[in-house]
Amino acid sequence: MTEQHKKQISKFLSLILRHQPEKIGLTLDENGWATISDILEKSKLRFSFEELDEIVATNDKQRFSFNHDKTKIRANQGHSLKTIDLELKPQTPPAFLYHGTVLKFIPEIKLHGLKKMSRQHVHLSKDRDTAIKVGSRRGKPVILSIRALEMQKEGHQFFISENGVWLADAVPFEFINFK
Ligand code: HQG
Repeated sequence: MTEQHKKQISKFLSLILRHQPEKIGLTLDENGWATISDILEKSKLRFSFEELDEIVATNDKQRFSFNHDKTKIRANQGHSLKTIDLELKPQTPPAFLYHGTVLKFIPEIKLHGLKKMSRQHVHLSKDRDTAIKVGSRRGKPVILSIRALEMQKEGHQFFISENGVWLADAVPFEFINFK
């Protein structure tokens, strides 16, 4: 399988497993799982189980997981569907977590903190380099550091996804270092 083909299928999987399963008449259960045979049957993009297996194993961000017997698949994070419960357990974060964004959002973030916007959570990274990649999707990255441990001690919950992305409901502006 070419890298381009893999990327195309990965993007398609993100679309149907995070945002619009109805696009191909797929249903997700309450924990975000879809039946693999259903996907292979309903998808207009043709691919085999073996190809799917390779995509899940080699995905650059480990975006997807299989269940124990590889009959189901789900996205590890990034959903905009509001009803998906990924069964994440609260975790103690490191002292600092990072968020990559762009300059045009800074005035709003200074006023209202980080909001989850169209997703289920605010996404945070454990290192600056990852945050730079996230911010670079939108232009010249601006990296915010979040005083995560202090925030948790003040009663805010943090979660970590299967693929190591830190998640929070919101980040109030007082826990953000803008410099
Ligand atoms: C910004 C990709 C105005 C926020 C990435 C961001 C990540 C505000 C944008 C994952 C704001 C939301 C998530 C506020 C936040 N006012 N703008 N109060 N609060 N924003 O895409 O973190 O490839 O929903 O800074 O690598 O950019 O999809 O979040 O710029 O891990 O797996 O609003 O998506 O992963 O954008 O990216 P997003 P994100 P995948």
